[in-house]
Amino acid sequence: MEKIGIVIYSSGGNYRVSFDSEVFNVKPMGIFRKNNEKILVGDMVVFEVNEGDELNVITKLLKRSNEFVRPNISNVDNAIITTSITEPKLNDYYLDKLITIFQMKNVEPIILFTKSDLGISEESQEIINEYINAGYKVIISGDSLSEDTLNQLKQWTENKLSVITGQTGVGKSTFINKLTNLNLKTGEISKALGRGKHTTRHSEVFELFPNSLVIDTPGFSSLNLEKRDFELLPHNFFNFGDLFSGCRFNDCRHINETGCNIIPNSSKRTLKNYWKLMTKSE
Ligand SMILES: Nc1nc2c(ncn2[C@@H]2O[C@H](COP(=O)(O)OP(=O)(O)OP(=O)(O)O)[C@@H](O)[C@H]2O)c(=O)[nH]1
Ligand SMILES: [Mg+2]
Ligand SMILES: [Zn+2]
Repeated sequence: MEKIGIVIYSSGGNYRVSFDSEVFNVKPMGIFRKNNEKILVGDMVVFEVNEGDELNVITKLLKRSNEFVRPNISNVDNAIITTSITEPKLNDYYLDKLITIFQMKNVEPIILFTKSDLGISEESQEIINEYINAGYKVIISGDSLSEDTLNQLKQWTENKLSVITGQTGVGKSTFINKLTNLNLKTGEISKALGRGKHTTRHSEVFELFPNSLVIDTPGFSSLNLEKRDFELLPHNFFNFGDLFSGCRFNDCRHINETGCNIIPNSSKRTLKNYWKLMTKSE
């Protein structure tokens, strides 16, 4: 019998596909290897379920909506971009960079601020408000999550594949543990930061809520802007796309152009991060 499912695990040529909350061990048909076509975690595939001892076989790969290299995953709908408010210090440049890159890949950002229980400075609160006011989906997490926040997250991730990402030690695995009984390994932050290594080493797909899949990643080591992305950056950075219609020129770079709608409507902090990202590339 043929089914369509999502690949939730891949290691050493072994694959698992989930269909209707049931997990199947599968193997790609020989033709995939012949064509040098790799099956990725996140892929939607057609597979043949066999009776008895015979292995279930992936017969067809459906078109991907997007694809990432490290980790090698596909079809990502949401990126839960995790930033701690303190320890490590709120890194808004990194956050703006990830928001921009994911928006370019048609992935919806959900911004998760962690460690609110350690206190929120006025400066941090101002930064957080800026993301909320720009219309982003924002979750604030500390000791506990409010019922409203939980429902919001459920709604945002339902029937979607979300990936959780952010720098080491910000509390990605801790957050997943809070919502599930997965008990993922978490790190001592001082050690983790000292070594610059992630506690989480592999990409794995978990059920965050019923019908909501999440991939805990060791972060994206290859999330960088490519050359052609820089041409699109003036439109895609943070919320610049929403403000862009008021720009005087089609090719405005929002640096010192008279009549630019973005410079007067953006905070100094945002513009600084934008310029930093723009000039890193050149
Ligand atoms: N006070 C406080 N500590 C937290 C919170 N979230 C995480 N931590 C602590 O921060 C440290 C790092 O948490 P992890 O969940 O391992 O971080 P991670 O983002 O998964 O890190 P990597 O797997 O290395 O990428 C642990 O000591 C956690 O206990 C929080 O909301 N409040
Ligand atoms: Mg982790
Ligand atoms: Zn402009």
